[in-house]
Amino acid sequence: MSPAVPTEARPSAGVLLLAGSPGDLDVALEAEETLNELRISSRLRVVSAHRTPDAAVECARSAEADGFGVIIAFAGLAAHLAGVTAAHSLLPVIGVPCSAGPLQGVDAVLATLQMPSGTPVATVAIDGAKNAALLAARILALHDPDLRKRLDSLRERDRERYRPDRVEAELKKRRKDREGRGP
Ligand code: C2R
Repeated sequence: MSPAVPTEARPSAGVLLLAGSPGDLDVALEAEETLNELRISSRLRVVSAHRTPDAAVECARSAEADGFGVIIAFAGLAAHLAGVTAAHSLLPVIGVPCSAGPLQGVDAVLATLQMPSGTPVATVAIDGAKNAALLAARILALHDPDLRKRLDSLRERDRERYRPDRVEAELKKRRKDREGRGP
C-alpha cells in the first residue's frame, strides 16, 4: 500500500487570514505570528460576510488560485464569515470565534461550530488563534516535509516549558511568594 503522506518535497502553500472587523485584528495577528515563526507565508485581510459580502466571497473564490492552502476566518458575534468562506472555496477553512460583545464569543463559537452538513468549518476555541495557525500548519505539512520538521521543533520548544524541573522551580517560587505575603 502506498503511504498516506507523500514524502516528496513541495513548497508549502500560504494561509489566508480573514478578519470580520478591525476589532478582531489582535487575535488574527497572534495567528500571523505563529505562522511567521513556522516560516509559512500568509496574507491578512479584513472582510465581512455581512458588511462587505462581495469582497468576502471574492476572497474565498480566489484563495486557491492565489496560492493559499488553508483559510482561517476570525469573527465575533453572529459569526458567518467562516461558513460563507467555506461555501465559496474547497480549501480547508478554520473558524476562530472571537470574543466580542455581551456574550464574549459564546455566540460566535456556536455560529462557527454549528455548520449545516455539507459545508465543513474546523472550529477552534474562542480567540484560539495559535491553535488555528498550528492546525493550518499541520494541514500544509502533509505535503511539506520541511514544514513538518519545523512544526516538530516548535512543539519540542513548547514542551520544554513544561519540563518537570521547570514546573518544580515555579512551584517553589509561588510557595515562597505566598509565604512572603503572610497569613
Ligand atoms: P465591530 O467591532 O466592527 O462592530 O465588529 C466581527 O468579527 C466583530 O467581532 C463586531 C464583530 O462583528 C463581527 N462580524 C462578523 C462578520 N462580520 C463582522 N461576525 C461576519 O462576516 O460573520
